[in-house]
Amino acid sequence: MNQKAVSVLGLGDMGTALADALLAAGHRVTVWNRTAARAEPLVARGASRAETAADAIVASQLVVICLLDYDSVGQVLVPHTDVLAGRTLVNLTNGTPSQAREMAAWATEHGADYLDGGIMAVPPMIATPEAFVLYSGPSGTFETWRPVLDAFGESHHLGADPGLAALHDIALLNSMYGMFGGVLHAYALVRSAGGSAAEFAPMARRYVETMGAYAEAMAARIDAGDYADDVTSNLAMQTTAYANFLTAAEESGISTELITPIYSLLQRRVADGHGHEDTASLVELLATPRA
Ligand code: FVH
Repeated sequence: MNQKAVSVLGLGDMGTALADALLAAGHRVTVWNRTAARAEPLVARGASRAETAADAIVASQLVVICLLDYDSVGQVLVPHTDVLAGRTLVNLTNGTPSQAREMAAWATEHGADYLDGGIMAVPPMIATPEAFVLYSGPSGTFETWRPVLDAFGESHHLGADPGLAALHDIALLNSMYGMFGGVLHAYALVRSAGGSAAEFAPMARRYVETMGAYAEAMAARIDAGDYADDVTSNLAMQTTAYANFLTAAEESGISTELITPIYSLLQRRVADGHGHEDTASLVELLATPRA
């Protein structure tokens, strides 16, 4: 693969992992971080340190940005609009779809190509088969830089709308936090009876992985708007059982904060006459699909 010059702005845990992946792939990497000392380990591994963000932008046609949030991206880039023309900015900072769209418009105004991205991995997973990264923005820009971006993990281009990567990133993170919330509640319950989280963990993982496979069947029901056919676990039954979850938590002295929202949805859906339907039908309480 052709060696490319790539700059990385932001050397937190994730930016450092990204810069390391680029070095491992043989690219010429220039790094910059607000706290300059964080660049030192990367310099020892072969990166060049830029004194300023502007120097880093000038050093490479491809500039990867991975900062805390969009406010910090603005603080870093806005003073350097004069050096952006002709560069491709790949912003892997977490943000909202509207922030991504605004940043894309701003970059275009200043003559830069722009891809927004969402990293679906934690730093130790970068450059391993488990990592994947979502991108959105012009497909030509993505295809040009894909061979370099593939160093981070499997690259997925979601479309020209720059907000799509952030939207899907947040959707996937919501799935993860829902799962973590359930598992944390389960650990609290087990611990309240003197059990060990570590002993319970293999069973939790097995059950979560097995039930995770239901995501696709659920999606098919949601896309078809059909929640009543072939139902094996109807909502009325689930609502009755769920009341026991709340009672068990209260009796065990553990917080119900993580589990009450689902109970509210179940109760509302059953009260609305949908007790014979499948779990997937709860989505109707959350959103009206765009026409
Ligand atoms: N780490 C993770 O698990 C997740 C995985 C998925 C993607 N996220 C997002 O990646 C962005 C960066 O996350 P990070 O893990 O690198 O975060 P930190 O280690 O806390 O580093 C933050 C960097 O941002 C710099 N920074 C913060 N504020 C400013 C500012 N006003 N001006 C310039 N730089 C700023 C900070 O610099 P310093 O404190 O070292 O000087 C770090 O370089 C993030 O969007 C995640 O949501 C990570």
